[in-house]
Amino acid sequence: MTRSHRTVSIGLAAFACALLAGAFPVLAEHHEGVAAGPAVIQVVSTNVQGKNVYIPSTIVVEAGKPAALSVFNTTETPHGFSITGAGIEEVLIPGQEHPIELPALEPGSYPIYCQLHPAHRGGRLVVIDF
Ligand SMILES: [Cu+2]
Repeated sequence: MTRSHRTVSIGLAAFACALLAGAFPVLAEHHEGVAAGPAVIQVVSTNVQGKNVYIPSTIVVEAGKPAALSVFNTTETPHGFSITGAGIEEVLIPGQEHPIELPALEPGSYPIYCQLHPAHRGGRLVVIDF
């Protein structure tokens, strides 16, 4: 390794350290924000190239704590939003925001599906102990 290569490597290491030092406070702040209160989890029921889908299709919440969803239907037809085992069965009117309160749940994996269209691609609610 020549002297100039070494200088470049040290420079990159210092740059990486500066990036990490900058990133960690952001992560810590984000974590505190999550712990401080229930953020509303935003979901859309939408159509991607002819397929009805939920985005995100996997929702993760903490076990034993209620959580708040807000589901928006971007399409021009009503869609369903049901979560087996959580007592959720909503009809999503087009162009409207639908607040949905999730109850405190046991850890597990709960299917999310559209009760109106069997072909609507489903999702999953994952409830875990953090
Ligand atoms: Cu649907």
